[in-house]
Amino acid sequence: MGNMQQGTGFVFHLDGAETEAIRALVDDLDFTYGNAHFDQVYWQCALAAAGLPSRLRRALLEMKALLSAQEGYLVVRGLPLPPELPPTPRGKPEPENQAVDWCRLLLVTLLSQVGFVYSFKGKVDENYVDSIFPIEADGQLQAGSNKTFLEWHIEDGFHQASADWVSLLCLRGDPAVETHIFPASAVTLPEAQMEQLYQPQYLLRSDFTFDGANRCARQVAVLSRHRSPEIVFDPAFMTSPTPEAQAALDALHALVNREKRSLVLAPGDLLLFDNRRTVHARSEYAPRYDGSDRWLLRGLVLESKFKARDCFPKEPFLAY
Ligand SMILES: O=C(O)CCC(=O)C(=O)O
Ligand SMILES: [Fe+2]
Repeated sequence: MGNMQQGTGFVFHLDGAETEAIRALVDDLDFTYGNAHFDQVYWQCALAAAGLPSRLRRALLEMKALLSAQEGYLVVRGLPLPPELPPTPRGKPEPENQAVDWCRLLLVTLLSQVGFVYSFKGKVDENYVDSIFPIEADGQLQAGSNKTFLEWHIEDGFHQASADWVSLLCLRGDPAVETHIFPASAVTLPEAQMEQLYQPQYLLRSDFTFDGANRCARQVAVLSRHRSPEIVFDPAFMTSPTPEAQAALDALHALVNREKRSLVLAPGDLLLFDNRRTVHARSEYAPRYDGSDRWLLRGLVLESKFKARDCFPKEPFLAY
């Protein structure tokens, strides 16, 4: 379990009554999930979110306001899941399923308290709430569907409209898999190396989640000098212009591997992290590809849609 810091304010346990109240709220939604009408889904979920247990709404807002979860992430445990989920998909596109769409509605309802749920045009999987599960053919790829160590990264760091927050809702767990997190605020390296990381000199290429025609790259600083520092780190897709720049990147890599926070996601757990202020990774593991593998839903969240209005995949956002 690495350095899981129970009790420091970022693990939030729902009690049984809260779990059932959330279940009833999602059961009562009288619309269906769908990517084609996602704008309506989002706003209706946002309205319904007024009925979430107030302790949970407060935890989400406090995380957003940087009033809690000082390390930039929050785990909510005990969310309701449908009584029966289909087998974990083995490839994309995954079969449509009502129980999974119920979970998507749950996730969008929670995320509506934090920001706007969005997706990118040009992604291989343009779903607003996408799915992460192991795919046999991707075993060695640096992608969430692999089985080797998923390297440290922020989500879509190569893109100017990368998410402000990222959420992972666990539908099916695997006790042998750890998700790792590291907050930018805990990066302390010798001054000369910090200076390297502050320079916008690292080239970051897009990963395999973008299709060929939409691959892009941008030059970034790894660290910002803000009081609550921001970070863009993705060593598998980053190149350095000089040996000094690379040495600083390697030192950071060693630091996050050494001092990482780790957690095992169980069904009904939501991990919500600040994608500007933390980096994350996932341990190597042994998927079985038999329908019983680990399965997460992922929602990307923006503080404002305006910075990304040219990047949305489909019609619903044309008003912007
Ligand atoms: O599986 C996890 O815990 C994290 C996955 C992830 O970070 C990703 O797919 O981008
Ligand atoms: Fe990720």
